Amino acid sequence: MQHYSGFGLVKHALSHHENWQRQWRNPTPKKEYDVIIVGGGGHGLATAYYLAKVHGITNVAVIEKGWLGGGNTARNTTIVRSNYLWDESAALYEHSMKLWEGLSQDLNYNVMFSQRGVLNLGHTLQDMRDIQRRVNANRLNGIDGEVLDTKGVQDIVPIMDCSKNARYPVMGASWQPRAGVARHDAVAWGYARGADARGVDILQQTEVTGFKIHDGRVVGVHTNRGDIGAKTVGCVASGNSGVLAKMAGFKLPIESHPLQALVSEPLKPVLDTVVMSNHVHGYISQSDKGDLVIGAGIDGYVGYGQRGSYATVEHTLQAIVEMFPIFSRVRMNRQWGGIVDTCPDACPILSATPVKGLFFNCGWGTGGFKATPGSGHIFAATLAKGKAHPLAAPFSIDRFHTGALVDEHGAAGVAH
Ligand code: FAD
Ligand code: PYC
Repeated sequence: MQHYSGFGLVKHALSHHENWQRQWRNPTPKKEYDVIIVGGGGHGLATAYYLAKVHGITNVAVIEKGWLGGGNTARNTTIVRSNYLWDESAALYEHSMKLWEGLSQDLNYNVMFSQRGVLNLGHTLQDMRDIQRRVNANRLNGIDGEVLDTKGVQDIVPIMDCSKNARYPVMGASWQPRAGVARHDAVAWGYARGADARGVDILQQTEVTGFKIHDGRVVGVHTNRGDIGAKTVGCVASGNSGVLAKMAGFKLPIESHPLQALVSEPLKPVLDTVVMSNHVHGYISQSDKGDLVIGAGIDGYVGYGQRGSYATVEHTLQAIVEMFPIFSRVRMNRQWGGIVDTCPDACPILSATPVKGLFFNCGWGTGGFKATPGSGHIFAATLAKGKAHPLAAPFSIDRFHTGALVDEHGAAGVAH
C-alpha cells in the first residue's frame, strides 16, 4: 500500500490497477546476516520490523519456506483480546493490545483493527465462577472487563437463543469491550513492508533444512538455497517448531494439532461483536464482508496436515446452530485448517535454547494472532540483547523443569 494524493487515487482507480509498486523486494540471500528469523508469519515479520525500528538492527533476513502469512497468520479467525487469568500472560497480551491500538498508524497500513468487543460465554455455575475470578484478575491488572448476566448478554446479542430451556443455556459471560478483530493478512503485509523499507531481506520460497552449530553455538542455517550465516537465529515457525527443534538437537514440550475454521456465504450485518464459548467448542463473528467466521476447538490427534476431521466441524456447527437458530439455513462457503503448536500449560515459549544464539518463539497454540505485535516487540528485544525481555522471562522453556507453569487453559478461549 502506498501513499496517494486524491489525484493519485483517482489515477490508480482508472488505471486497471497497473504499475503498482511492489510492497517489498525479492532479494538474493546474502552470505551472512546479523540476525536470521525463521518463519515469515506475523510473529516473524513483526520481530524483524521491531529489530529494525526499535533496535536499529537492519542486517536481518526473514526466511520463509512458502509465502508470507501462508501459515496460521492468514488461516486464523482474527480474534484479539487480552483477558487472560494470570499476571504473566495478562501482561503479555495487554502489551500486545496496546500495540494493536496504535498499529495502523505505526505501520501506516490499515490493519482494520476493530474493537467490537468479545463475549466469553458461561453455561454452568462453574463457568460463571471461573469468569468472575478471571474478570476480577483482569481488572486488578488494569484490563477492561465486565461480568454480564443472561440479560446483559441478550442485550448485546439479541439474535442468540438465551432462553432457559435452550440446549446450552447462557448464564452470562465475560465481556471485554476493547477486544475485537483485525485483518490478518494486512498485519503480515504491513509488518513486511515496514521491515523491508528498513533494509530487512524477506526471503520467500526458502526453507530452513538444518542449523549450522559449532561448539554449541549457532553460526547459521542450511536452506534449499544454500547456507546462510548468522550468530543469532530466532525460530518463529508455529506448528513446525517441533520439527525445527529436532533439527537443532533438542525437544520442545509441544504437540502440533489441526485447528479448523470455516466461513459462510456473506449476509447482511447481523452480528456486531464476537461470541466465544469454550464450553461448546465454538465461536462466531461476522466479517466486514458479511461472512460468518466460525471456529472450532482443536482436532484431538497430532498431525501436520492443514485440514481436520469432519466430526470436529460437525460438533461445532451443531452448537452454533443451537445458540443461533437464525443461522440454521446459512450455507458454508469454505473450510480450512492450520497447524497449531500447543504447550502443556496453554502458554507460549519465548526462550533461549540449549544452543547458544538460537532462540525460539512458539507454542502460541490456538491463540497467537492477538499476540502478534507484542510477541514481535518483546522477541526483538530478546534477540537484540541476547537475554529475555522481562515480559518474556516467565515463558522460558526452563519452566517445564522448574514447574513454574502458567496454566491458561481456562482463558485460552478455544479448547486445547
Ligand atoms: P505462522 O503464521 O504459521 O508462521 C510460521 C511460518 O513459518 C509459516 O509461514 C511457515 O511456512 C514457516 N516455516 C515453518 N517451517 C519453516 C522452515 N523450515 N523454513 C522456513 N519457514 C518455515 N489466534 C488468535 O489470537 N485469535 C484467533 O482468532 C485465532 N484463530 C485461529 C484459527 C485457526 C483456524 C488457526 C489455525 C489458528 C488460530 N489462531 C488464533 C492462532 C494463530 O493463528 C497463531 O497462533 C498465529 O498466527 C501464529 O503466528 P506465527 O507467525 O507464529 O505463525
Ligand atoms: O484465542 O481468542 C482466541 C481464539 C479465538 C479463536 C481462536 N483463538
